[in-house]
Amino acid sequence: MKIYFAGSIRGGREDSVIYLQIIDYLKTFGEVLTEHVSDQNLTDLGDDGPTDKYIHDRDLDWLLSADILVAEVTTVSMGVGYEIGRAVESGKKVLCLFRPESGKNLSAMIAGCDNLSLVNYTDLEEVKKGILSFITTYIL
Ligand code: 6IA
Repeated sequence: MKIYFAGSIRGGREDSVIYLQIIDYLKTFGEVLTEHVSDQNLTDLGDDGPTDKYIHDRDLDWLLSADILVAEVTTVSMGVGYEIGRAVESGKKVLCLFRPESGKNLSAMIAGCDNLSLVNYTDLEEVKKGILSFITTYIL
């Protein structure tokens, strides 16, 4: 199974350790196409790709080739929102993971979308449970 993981880059890198933990778990189910999202050396400049057009076109190809999209949506990111929209539009199964304890308010465009699954979590164990249940329901 090919998994596209989405997490904030230019939107802010404060959750990058969580991305790393989520990706580690996702790798037990298949190939994660976007491991760079958890790169601890990557700053919110997100500027070590050749050009923005290159990054956009490459990532969209990966997204459209993926079986599922898993997005951590706590840190607000324009790119993650865009990826979720493109994935929903192309009929992909989408799982969004959100930490209410962060004190942030999730966008109504994600919280109110019937065509995706949303899991609110407080710790990694809840993330793992949510991912397992999503994959068992939609993929296995
Ligand atoms: O608006 P944001 O930058 O927060 O958007 C983040 C999302 O867009 C992630 O889920 C990525 O899939 C995608 N994205 C944005 N910037 C990059 C990027 N920059 N590389 C890969 N995906 C990106 C260059 C750094 C990379 C070569 C290590």
